[in-house]
Amino acid sequence: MRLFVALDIEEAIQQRLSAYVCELKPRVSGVRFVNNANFHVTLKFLGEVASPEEVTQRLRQIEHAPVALNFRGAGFFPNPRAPRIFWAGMEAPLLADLAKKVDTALSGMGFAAEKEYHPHLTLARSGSGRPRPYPGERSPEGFQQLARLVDGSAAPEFGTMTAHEFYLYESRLAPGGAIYTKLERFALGGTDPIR
Ligand code: 3AM
Repeated sequence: MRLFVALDIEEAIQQRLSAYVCELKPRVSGVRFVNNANFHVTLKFLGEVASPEEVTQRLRQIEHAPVALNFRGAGFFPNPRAPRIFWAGMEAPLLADLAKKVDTALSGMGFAAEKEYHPHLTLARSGSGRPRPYPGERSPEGFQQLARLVDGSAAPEFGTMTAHEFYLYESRLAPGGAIYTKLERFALGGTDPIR
């Protein structure tokens, strides 16, 4: 099965993200926006895993404090001139640390180690949706329009939350967009988030 590790988003933030997307949607065409129910913050993409048991067992060993996140701003990967992924940004100083622990816990299992962690929440994708384009894959006109709209407006604020858990997700690719299912929950310990 195709797996990834991610944080879930609180309802209030999900609604603000969704309202922001709803304002943009009618103003651009040909952009594949992510379904609200699929909003998440990926810590690590694993890809095909034959048996998730070892992954689960290793992720259970992680000890980490709850993570405070301030969702604000929006931008594009790889950059606004050739946009392929449209994302909401966040200030979350502890998130890279948690992503590193996930990476370390799973090292030696054959997953590619993350070179650099770029925290983001994907709002829309173009083309294959892969982080890197296929050779010659161009960013569509709708995405260029979107980049102009976003670059010309103030940075949106989506609110703050504290993540007290993270999840192992399964991603099933389907014609209408990927279907994500939570397989396992992992608690982030301690009582107070470190900011
Ligand atoms: O959190 P987002 O939505 O940015 O882009 C995919 C998604 O990230 C990413 O894993 C998350 C869950 O599908 N993803 C998909 N294929 C990938 C790949 N080959 C990938 N990340 C890295 N390499």
